Amino acid sequence: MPPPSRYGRGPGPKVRQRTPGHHYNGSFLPAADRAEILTWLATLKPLWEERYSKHFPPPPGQTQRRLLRPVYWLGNWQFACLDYYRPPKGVKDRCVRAEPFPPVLQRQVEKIEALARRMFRGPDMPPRWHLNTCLVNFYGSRLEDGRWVDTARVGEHKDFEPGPVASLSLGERALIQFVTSTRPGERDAVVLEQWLDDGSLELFGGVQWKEQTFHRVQRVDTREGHVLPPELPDFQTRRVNFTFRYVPDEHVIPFAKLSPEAREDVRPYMRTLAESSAFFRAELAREQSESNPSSPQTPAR
Ligand SMILES: O=C(O)CCC(=O)C(=O)O
Repeated sequence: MPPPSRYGRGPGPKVRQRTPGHHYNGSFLPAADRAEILTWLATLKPLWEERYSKHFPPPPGQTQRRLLRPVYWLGNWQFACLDYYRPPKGVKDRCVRAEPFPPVLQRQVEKIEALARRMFRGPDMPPRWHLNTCLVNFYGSRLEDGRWVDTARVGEHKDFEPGPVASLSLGERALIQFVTSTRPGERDAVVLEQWLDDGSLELFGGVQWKEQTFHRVQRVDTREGHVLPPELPDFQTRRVNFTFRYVPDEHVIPFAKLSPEAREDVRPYMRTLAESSAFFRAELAREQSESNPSSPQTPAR
């Protein structure tokens, strides 16, 4: 029998709970830092990515689809069409150098890393582990053919980046579940579930939570009426989640060093990002000058 599932409490007093390899702190984020993150979020232009591309087409039986939610990545961008970071085989041409963490997130990362180093040792803590990657997920509802459709969920998956993963939540609370692996015809056994509150930190690692179980976001509440920035066309965000991960630095490469096929597929995304980011403009310029060194980027004097 699986161990009994764990339930977070409903809205009310914030709670802390510990399960080996899984830590939850319902009131991790100081109010001033929360406000600073919201101000920074208002400046972001998240991307709607498609799952597949010209050089990485859908496998047999699958069709092209847009992700359920807009996303933003910091540290490195793992484009869905490049199939994310999947060691040991899927490490090349997966992680494209991206903007650094803003200071307010870097401060949270330093606290989380200190906690993780106390919680995880030996095989659960890779030698050069540090949180250098962040996926920002925007959860909410999408306007489709004049109707609002709730897309605030994530199906079962594992985070393949080595070592502990940390998740910081803002806005409406979400129910995360860790489930045992699925076999056709069998119901997933929920091993642990936790409501993730506004301002909370969840940190998990080790074999049980990274390898033996999948996790999913089952649903996101609507009860507090949060509407989070940035304003997006045809999408209303009620929860933002930051998952901080570790990708070995040698697997993070500039856009200019991706294979020509991968560059062709993600160039439109890079161009969209460059419209509002000096970082991505510089990465595109670097690729242009490296692939065509005889054409200078600036007029000759
Ligand atoms: O939104 C969350 O709480 C979890 C997100 C997640 O599972 C992921 O980014 O891999």
